[in-house]
Amino acid sequence: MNLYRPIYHFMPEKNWMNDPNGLVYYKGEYHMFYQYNPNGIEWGTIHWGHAKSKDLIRWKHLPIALYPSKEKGETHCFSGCCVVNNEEPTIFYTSIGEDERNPRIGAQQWMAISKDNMYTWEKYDKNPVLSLNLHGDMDVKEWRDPFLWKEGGLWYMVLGGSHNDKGCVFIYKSTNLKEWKFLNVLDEGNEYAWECPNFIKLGDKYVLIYSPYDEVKYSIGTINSDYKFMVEARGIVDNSGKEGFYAPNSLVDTTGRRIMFGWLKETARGKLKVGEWAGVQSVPRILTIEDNKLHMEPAEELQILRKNHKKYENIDISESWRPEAKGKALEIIAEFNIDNDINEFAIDLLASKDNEEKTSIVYSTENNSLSVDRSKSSASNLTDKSKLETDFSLKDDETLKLHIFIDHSTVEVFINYRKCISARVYPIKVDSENIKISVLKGDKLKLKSLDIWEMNSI
Ligand code: DQQ
Repeated sequence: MNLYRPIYHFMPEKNWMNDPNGLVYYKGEYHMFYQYNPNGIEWGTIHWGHAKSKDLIRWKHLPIALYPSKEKGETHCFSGCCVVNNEEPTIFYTSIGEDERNPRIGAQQWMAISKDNMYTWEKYDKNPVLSLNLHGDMDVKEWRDPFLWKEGGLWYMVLGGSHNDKGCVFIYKSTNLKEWKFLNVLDEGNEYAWECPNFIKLGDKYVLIYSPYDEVKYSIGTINSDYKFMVEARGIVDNSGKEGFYAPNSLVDTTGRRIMFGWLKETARGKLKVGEWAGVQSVPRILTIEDNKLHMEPAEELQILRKNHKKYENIDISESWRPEAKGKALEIIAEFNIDNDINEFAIDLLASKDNEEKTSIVYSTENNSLSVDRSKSSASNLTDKSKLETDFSLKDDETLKLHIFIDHSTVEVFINYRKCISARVYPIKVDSENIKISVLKGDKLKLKSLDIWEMNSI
């Protein structure tokens, strides 16, 4: 088995993958498309890969959905979405070419339709459907990544980009998916550009999720009659630095759940050779709003992968403690009673017997922070050793609950389901599979419960 390749996360068999695209639930199956380079393990010649799943977890690979139309000057099929229009699955994506059709100043939005249950796709003969001239003399650049939804009988679309050198999201509407009217700049910020917007309704609020060449952010609010987003709260979707979780995409299924996947980048491996693949999709997350903040839980379907459960309860740790459970592909739920006896502690995962390699999740009540320390994650000096961190404070009488998924080179931590950190780590030792919990500062750590499951491969 490859030491680094995840076994229960979605990946193509080989080559490069980046953003999840066109997530949609259609005729009882989840469909995932993704940015894919069939020609190598670096970004380039971007196609749309395609897979489907009945349970959100176990995927069946399908033929490539979109190829660049070289005869029309197209070199890449950038990110986008898939909607079902009168039973007809319809993809919107950003078409990129050479020279004047470059992503900075020459992007176009194209459409493709499937008439055979999403097996093959035909590009619309009147592409582009949307061009930059829709915006009159506005200074629009880096225009891309359509995301559509239907509301009140009309289609709406958001696109990312920049306007007057500020990252932003543009909003449009249409009655028929073919003619579009530009409505407004929905929201903007100081970043270079915003990519991959998802504008979704959760309860009675809208949430905008966008990827600003940095950690993925969200804003929560309402929309006014001028199609401006009236933002009430802003936050970070995943404190993974700019090289962890990126370009997430989402869908709603028939149960009404909003389900999100994000791309777990490979940048942290540096020049370490891991195999003929690059890029992993995160575990699926279910999104809701709580206290005007984004609440994210792993999809319960992940439980179908669980095996060999070990449970530990009410353990007081004064120095350190090791559960006997171990592995490189695990789900862990750890709950702690945090009081004045503890100031800082660490959970070491993917730890070698000699302790030379370990990835430490450190919680500090002094700094109100939770971090993933990668300084010893890999004995290889080629990999990124940086620490990923978020501020985190418990509410009164709240326990600290860490829900963790590790899968060889991926670590995803849900912190009381209101913060997340996703990290890539590349331990090079076969025995880097142990767990240890240690008090770093303080007298005693009260572990309320610890559940550990080994995970089956998909
Ligand atoms: N990746 C795509 C773009 C998108 C970026 C190109 C985000 O459409 O903006 O592969 O990772």
